[in-house]
Amino acid sequence: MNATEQSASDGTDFPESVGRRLKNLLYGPGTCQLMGVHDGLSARIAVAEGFEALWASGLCMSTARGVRDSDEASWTELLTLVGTMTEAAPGAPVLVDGDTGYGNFNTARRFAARAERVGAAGVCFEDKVFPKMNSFFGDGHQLAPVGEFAGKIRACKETQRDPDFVVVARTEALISNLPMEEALTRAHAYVEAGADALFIHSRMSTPQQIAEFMGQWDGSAPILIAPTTYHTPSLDDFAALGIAGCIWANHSMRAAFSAMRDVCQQIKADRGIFGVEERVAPLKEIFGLLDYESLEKDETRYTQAPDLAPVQG
Ligand code: SPV
Ligand code: MG
Repeated sequence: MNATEQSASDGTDFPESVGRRLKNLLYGPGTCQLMGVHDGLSARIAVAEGFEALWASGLCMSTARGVRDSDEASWTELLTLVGTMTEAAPGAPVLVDGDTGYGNFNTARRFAARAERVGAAGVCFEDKVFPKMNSFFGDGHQLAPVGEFAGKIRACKETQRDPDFVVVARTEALISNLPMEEALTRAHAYVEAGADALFIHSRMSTPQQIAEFMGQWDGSAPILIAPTTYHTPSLDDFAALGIAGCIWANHSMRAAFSAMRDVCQQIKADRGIFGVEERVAPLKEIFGLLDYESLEKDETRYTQAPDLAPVQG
């Protein structure tokens, strides 16, 4: 990484902040992919595998903390985790799942400001009421009044420091079984309030609702989706619908969940680790990803170099 990339990663320096990078992806041609992550390691793995942007998933961060995705983790805890991502994967645009904004316009804008300060590229708020419940659990998800949620979005847009910091509005109208017209009305109100992009969420097993929404959307803002339940279409299928960004929201965490469970089961059953060695990542691979080698070089440079020029001043 060069110095420009390094300084741009905190979202405050130009020529290109992480906010700008995310905006370019959302407003550019095609459909970008945001990989769901939950900590520094998952962020680093996603970037190493070529993902251009990251989704700091509320579900996954909560799960990694061992708590439920119902605002049980505090927002400062979650933003500390986001800081581990921006530090581990500098320069990668991170869109932070800010749930409902943890209260009113004021807590939402405080959340957004802190997210920007820890190096995020943007935040996404959803129009449910606090405390929210994960969209795939239970029924009766209650929505905030349109005007109240639009005010949250506006407050965040008027607080951001980097003009390219991205504020995404997410409507849960379809999750709440409200008609398509309600989803469209809300989407328009949020874009009017300044949202840079709109996240339309559906929990159907097919992309039918999303296709219907896109058929009526006027294109006034780019559209993001998280096709967790309608998981059969490819990125190209979503591109054909005009989707700007696909969030693969929780697959890294779910893969880790199964792998951790399976290895625990096997070691317990075998009363030894002989059966799992082939299935776990070699330490060498972990050392490689986290660049232990450069630390070794620095060790030599800083501890065994008596000829280093004295520091001035
Ligand atoms: C998350 O990843 O926390 C989301 C997306 O909000 S979902 O869980 O699919 O609702
Ligand atoms: Mg969430």
